[in-house]
Amino acid sequence: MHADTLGEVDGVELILSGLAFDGPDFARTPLVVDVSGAPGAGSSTMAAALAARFGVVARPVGQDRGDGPDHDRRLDDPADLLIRVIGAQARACDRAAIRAAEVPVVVVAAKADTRPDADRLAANASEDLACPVHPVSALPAAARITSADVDVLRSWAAAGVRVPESAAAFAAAAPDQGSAARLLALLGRAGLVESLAAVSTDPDLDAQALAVRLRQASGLDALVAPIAAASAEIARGRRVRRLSGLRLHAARGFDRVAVERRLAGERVR
Ligand SMILES: Nc1nc2c(ncn2[C@@H]2O[C@H](COP(=O)(O)OP(=O)(O)OP(=O)(O)O)[C@@H](O)[C@H]2O)c(=O)[nH]1
Ligand SMILES: [Mg+2]
Repeated sequence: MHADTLGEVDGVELILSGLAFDGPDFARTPLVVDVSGAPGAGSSTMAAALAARFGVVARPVGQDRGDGPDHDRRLDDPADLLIRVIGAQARACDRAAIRAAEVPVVVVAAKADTRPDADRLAANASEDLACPVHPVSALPAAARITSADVDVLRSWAAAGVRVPESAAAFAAAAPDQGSAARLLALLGRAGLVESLAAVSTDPDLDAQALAVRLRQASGLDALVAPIAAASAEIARGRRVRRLSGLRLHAARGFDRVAVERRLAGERVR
């Protein structure tokens, strides 16, 4: 995990170790990110990877909010940022979600590892949406790999096990079907191929080093730059929401004098 400071914006510091906001009013509140996408686009996996990698609060937000554990967005706890997860190309629902967002949006083309032409597709989507689109392989990026997994991978590499195109063919060909299914679900096919190659070429590679290698290849860390670039807008959004909360408080008559004195000392930049 990094501990880099990404810079101070309006007295609010954005720190990469947990992309936390630091400042007089925020008391190191972590960044709150909503992650939305069409059903099955990969929002939950992306949210898990963002939380695991950066320590942010990442909430998968479904198309239809309010049903099920994935859809528990608290409307009184607004997000700082929206990560919009698209697939091979942008769809009408993606355009609508980006247009409707009230917070900065970073667009991510998920499951990049499943598309050999992921970079080209993301570039096309970027042109289409007129905003940057970042290809990310969230599944292998945040996979929790154990030393037992590395032992299995090493034994397969030594036995010359190859990963066929189809998962079913692999399950049939693998020496241990349980491990084959588990590692495929953990890493995805491309992540598995990459991991087998990595343990074959580096006899000292341990689970942690393998995880770092997969993460570095995943595109996840490339999201830091656009998030940092949005930090001034994020800070401003927090300030606006806080002030409107204070105004509401004053309008309702609670601590009116104290709140109005506080409002007089504040301004929205
Ligand atoms: N290979 C690969 N598979 C992925 C990746 N991200 C997600 N998946 C797989 O795609 C499937 C759907 O992923 P989810 O993250 O559950 O997608 P979702 O958009 O939250 O789906 P719903 O909540 O059901 O709408 C799962 O089987 C994931 O393991 C990725 O980066 N690479
Ligand atoms: Mg989901």
